[in-house]
Amino acid sequence: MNKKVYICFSTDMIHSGHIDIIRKAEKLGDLIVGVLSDEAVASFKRYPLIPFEERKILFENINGVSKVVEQKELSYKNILNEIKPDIVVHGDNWKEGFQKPIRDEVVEILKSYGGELVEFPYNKDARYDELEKQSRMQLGMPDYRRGRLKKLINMKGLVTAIEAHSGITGLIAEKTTVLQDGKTYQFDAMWISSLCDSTAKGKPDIELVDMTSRFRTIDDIMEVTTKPIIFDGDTGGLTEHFVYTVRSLERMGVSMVIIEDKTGLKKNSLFGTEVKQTQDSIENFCAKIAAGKKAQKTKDFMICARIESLILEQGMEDALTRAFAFVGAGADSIMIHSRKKDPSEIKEFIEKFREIDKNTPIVLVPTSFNTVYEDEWKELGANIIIYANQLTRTGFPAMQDAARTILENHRAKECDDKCMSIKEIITLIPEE
Ligand code: SPV
Ligand code: MG
Repeated sequence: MNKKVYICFSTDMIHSGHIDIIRKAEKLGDLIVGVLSDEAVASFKRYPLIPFEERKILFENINGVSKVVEQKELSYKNILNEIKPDIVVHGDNWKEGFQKPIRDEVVEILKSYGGELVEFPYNKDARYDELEKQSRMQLGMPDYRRGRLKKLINMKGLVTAIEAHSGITGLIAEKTTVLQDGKTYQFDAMWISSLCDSTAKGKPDIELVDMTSRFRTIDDIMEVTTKPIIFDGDTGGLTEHFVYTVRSLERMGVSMVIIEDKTGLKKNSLFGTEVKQTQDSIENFCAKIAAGKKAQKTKDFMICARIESLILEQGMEDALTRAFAFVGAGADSIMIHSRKKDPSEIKEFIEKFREIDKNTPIVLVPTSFNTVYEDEWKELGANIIIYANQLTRTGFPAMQDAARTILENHRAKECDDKCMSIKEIITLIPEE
């Protein structure tokens, strides 16, 4: 009987390098190709330009491939236990770097039942890097980027976003990856916070930084990233102005704007009732949402209605009434906010909202109520978790500390250990 040979691909561009390794693998026995799920590809590499179903068909039609199966996770554990191949084939590029733990696990499992790992030299052709660069560039283009937030929500149920307010924070949001229990984790999207965009400019968060400047921030981030963008649109301003904002954001490739149901001089929600803030009427805010929806040109762009009733202590009933009214006016998603540490009121809101509306995505910004894990939010029925200000709140104290250290020592040496190496900075910034 022929040996069972297994190889897994994450690629959405089949090139001669892949064919080459397939040719070598098929010589070892009956070749089963694993195609990595969209979710797994997105989590460790980038969003696949070609969806799983199509990638599966591509591999099914390559000579020498006897069967194609889905590998759901980056870890080989489940698939190996299921099909128990005699041989696993891989390029030798995973001996080091972030894929090493995945390889170690494969070696361990193969050992447990007498399987074998065959590694072929990895084909480092500059043309393949160029293809990958082209794909990434496409993902960053407005038409590709805009619709991806919706796709990710449908694919994963719950997506996460982290704040970015500059090119470099955008790169951190884009590139930070953690490998844990055979899975890779990345943020799915970026949040352009009014608080952090204002703070970076040394200005208060009162809609003082104008739209032209906010758009400039978006552009800086878009230039160096590919992930979808959620824009903090504050109150959305006058309805007559909001329609223009929607069109501009949509044209730029932003996926969603969140506007909050406040009026007059907006202050940051985390002040709560310590400062005077006025909630908009349901009627006015519904009209603003409806006008925005009418103004947009694509199906992809989302307008999220943010409800400030709990922040302004207007009660759960008011929050729910508003949520249903805003969805009725056309809001694609809703955000419920709270400044309490205790997550109970947010949980209660989600439960009551989901009793009636099963589908409209719910967005949360758990800055104060930060003890709940993402899995629990997902279980409760939330869809987008935004880490709204942590990069800003960790970055600036580090800078203050460095400045103080230099002043205290009258030289920079003592500061050295606190600094990222120049080499690390260079590798963070991609070169064209
Ligand atoms: C922001 O990040 O600017 C927000 C979220 O609007 S919050 O600061 O919690 O109001
Ligand atoms: Mg804000």
